[in-house]
Amino acid sequence: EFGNGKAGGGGGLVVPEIKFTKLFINGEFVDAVSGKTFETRDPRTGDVLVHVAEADKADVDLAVKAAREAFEHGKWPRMSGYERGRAMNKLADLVEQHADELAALDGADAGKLLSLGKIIDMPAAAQMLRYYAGAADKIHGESLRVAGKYQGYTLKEPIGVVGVIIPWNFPTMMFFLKVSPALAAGCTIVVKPAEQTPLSALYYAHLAKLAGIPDGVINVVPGFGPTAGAAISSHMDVDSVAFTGSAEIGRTIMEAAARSNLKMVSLELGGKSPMIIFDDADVDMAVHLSTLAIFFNKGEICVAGSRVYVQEGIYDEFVKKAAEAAKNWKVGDPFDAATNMGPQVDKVQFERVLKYIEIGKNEGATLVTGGKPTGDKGYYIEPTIFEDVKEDMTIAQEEIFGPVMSLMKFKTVEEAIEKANCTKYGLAAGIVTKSLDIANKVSRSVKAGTVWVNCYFAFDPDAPFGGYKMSGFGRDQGMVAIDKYLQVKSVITAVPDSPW
Ligand code: TXE
Repeated sequence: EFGNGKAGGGGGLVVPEIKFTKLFINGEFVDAVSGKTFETRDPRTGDVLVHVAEADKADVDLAVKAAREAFEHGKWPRMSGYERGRAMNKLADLVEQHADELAALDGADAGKLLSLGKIIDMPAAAQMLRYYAGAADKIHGESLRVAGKYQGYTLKEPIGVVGVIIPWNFPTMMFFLKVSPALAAGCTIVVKPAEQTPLSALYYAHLAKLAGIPDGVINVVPGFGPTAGAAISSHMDVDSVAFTGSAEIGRTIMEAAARSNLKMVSLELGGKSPMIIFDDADVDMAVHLSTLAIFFNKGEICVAGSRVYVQEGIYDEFVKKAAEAAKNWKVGDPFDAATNMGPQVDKVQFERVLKYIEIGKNEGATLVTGGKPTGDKGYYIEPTIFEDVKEDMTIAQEEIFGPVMSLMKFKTVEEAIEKANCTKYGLAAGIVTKSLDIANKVSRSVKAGTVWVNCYFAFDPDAPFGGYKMSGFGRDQGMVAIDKYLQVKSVITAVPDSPW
């Protein structure tokens, strides 16, 4: 339906038509100042999908200039929250109307399942926009109790020009997680999508224009991290940068912010989230949740349940059933409705995951199932499970970002808590138990920004999302996320004739 037959690997693959490949600055699609382009590849084949204009510092400067102009003199920060919300709702409608085409773009660019893109990513993006559209006319300050003959109140003002730097694993959700609250707050925005997945972000820029969002409010500058990304994080005229990606680059971005204009930073970084399964759990449900937690989106998800702790009473049964479940995860073309798991996003990630599998074997973990690439081309890897994993092994500590589960056994609740907390990360945790007391105790003890009890990946725009420890700081989602895009100003007025 979407194929134009111009790109991709052939061999019966559906390749979407790609309409937007230039930078989007001040409401126009433009070439890069340098005239350079870069390749984005189809992970199903490794072939070039299309060439996209490559932003560098000069382009980021132009985008920031447009965003600054739109912020200081444009309508967007000055219109009522209600009017901003109406434009955002219109954008949400357009995302839904183009859901099939957008899911296909993310499918070919990121190897994501077309079927889930249509029913999860795109509707969730629209929902995120509508959640914050509804918030746009409810942003207000407080009246203050100021001692003496004064009165005081706070004003909440948009923070200004926001830089958004996002990864490739959820190209659509990442875009709207940051852009929606920033729009509601009245900010103007420069987005750098990941170099692996620039296509849907450019499409959203086009839709934003159709929705009536003024020129300069959303700018999209695809390019590489050390050039375009660094130009944003070190820019003297960007007021805040919202980042999702690796802990290593999170650190680089904070350093760049510190060395430039001390812009505000929020970071959503990696994870090594534990899934803790107690003896009283329904084993089939536990197997379902924990395989979903690690194999969904091919393990390319920051909250992947990559460490699975199973209490000793049900451990053997769990391992047997989890191995069967893993074998039943169908790996293949993400455009095929029967597929459960597509290819890793690119060659770098594919090789990185395989390297971790080798390290796991070398460090003495036992491979239960999987462990190999699959298919004759593209970046496909078998759903993989290791057991006999020890806390100090590399595969129990480092984020693999692939379909690799590390299984460990525990005896007591206290031991489970201690082991669950034994990484530098703290993004999410899963608990499977019928005991309310265990669920409550572990929920309160685990150092993680999100805890899922008898469920996993239960996201909602109203549930704040972010990390403890080296998983970062600041929250996406929820009303609290709007604060990242706001300044709070205290206004104190003398009241000389105050009667009290
Ligand atoms: O991430 P990077 P990569 C983890 C995951 C994965 C690993 C590496 O473990 O295997 O990170 O992935 C931009 N200044 N996560 O290399 O480099 C880059 O262009 C400014 C977890 O893809 O952090 C992209 O837009 N920006 C994660 C974004 O940062 C820079 C999602 C993320 O890329 C930059 C992705 C620089 N110097 C990876 N260098 C999650 N938390 O969900 C790169 N970038």
